[in-house]
Amino acid sequence: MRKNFNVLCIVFMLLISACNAGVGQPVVEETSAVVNVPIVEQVQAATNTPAVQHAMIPAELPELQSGLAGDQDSSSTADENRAPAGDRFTFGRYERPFNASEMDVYYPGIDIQAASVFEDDNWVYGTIAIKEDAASECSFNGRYGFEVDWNIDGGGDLLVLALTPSSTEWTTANVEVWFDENDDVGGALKNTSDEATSQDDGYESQIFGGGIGEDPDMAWVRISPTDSCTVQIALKQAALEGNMYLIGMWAGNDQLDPALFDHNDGVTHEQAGSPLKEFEFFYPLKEINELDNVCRMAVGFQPNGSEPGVCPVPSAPIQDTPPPPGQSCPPPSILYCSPNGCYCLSPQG
Ligand SMILES: [Ca+2]
Ligand SMILES: [Ca+2]
Ligand SMILES: [Ca+2]
Ligand SMILES: [Ca+2]
Repeated sequence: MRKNFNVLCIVFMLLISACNAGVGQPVVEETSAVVNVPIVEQVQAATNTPAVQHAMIPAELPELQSGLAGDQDSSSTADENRAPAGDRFTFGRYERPFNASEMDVYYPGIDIQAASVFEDDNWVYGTIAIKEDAASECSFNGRYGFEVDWNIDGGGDLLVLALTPSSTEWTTANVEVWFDENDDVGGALKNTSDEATSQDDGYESQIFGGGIGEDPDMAWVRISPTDSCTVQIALKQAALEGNMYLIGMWAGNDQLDPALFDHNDGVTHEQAGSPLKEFEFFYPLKEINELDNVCRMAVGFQPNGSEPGVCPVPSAPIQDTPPPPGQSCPPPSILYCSPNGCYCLSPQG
């Protein structure tokens, strides 16, 4: 509570200083990369519209990704009120783009199809591709983001969240960055469910919100200008500790809440439910629902597959064959790409 109060105070002081600084001439935010040239972004506020001065705005993503991970397409089994695979509550892997209980509402807008990570000198970019709806359109009507685990212990350290992104131009509006200052995300057993449900406070410290924070340029979002089903989220490299980390993408509705991490420590498997009918003791979804995530990709180092939560790593010699160019993998195998190439791999567990 004290922290929340402090954060509120900081936000309030920043609002006041922004007003006093006289930066009240809103200018439409530009998408081109303009480094060190102040640009003013109008920020929605309840009582007034103070403006945020930006010095750095992300530009185009690099051509080559640092990692890519496919994810299950739950539309394939939605009419059977179940997910096809890819959900292991115990290991913090979710494939739950459905409502609780009946599981008769499927949410294509939070069903991750693939995720990738890119890096340049200034930014790390996480991208999330979702499923198109019945009208063949993609609607980002949920929450989207990524977790960064920079000491590679399985417990997330930073969470970036973008709420209902709608613009193809980079914006900080509705983008939040949360920090786990007291390092309790993951509980006693990092990356797996704790034996007893814990009272962890998850990501309790908000360090950025809509351009307000110590660094007004810390995090941005846009819908890809060339792919209306992909959202791109940029985080300043300076917000990270070190240049080796695990990054994992998320999509969800209300359950994608900073305070609920790790979801599998706050409730039991019985309470959470399962989207898989083969887990008959746990099916259907209960308290943990309308949520999807992807295995974590390694950035800045070559993973050996033992890192907590990491995506499958092809064993050597590689027996899984890469898909033909331009083709995806036959279900239930999933496409994974690392600096060693792209492969169709059976989902883990
Ligand atoms: Ca998933
Ligand atoms: Ca999915
Ligand atoms: Ca845990
Ligand atoms: Ca915490």
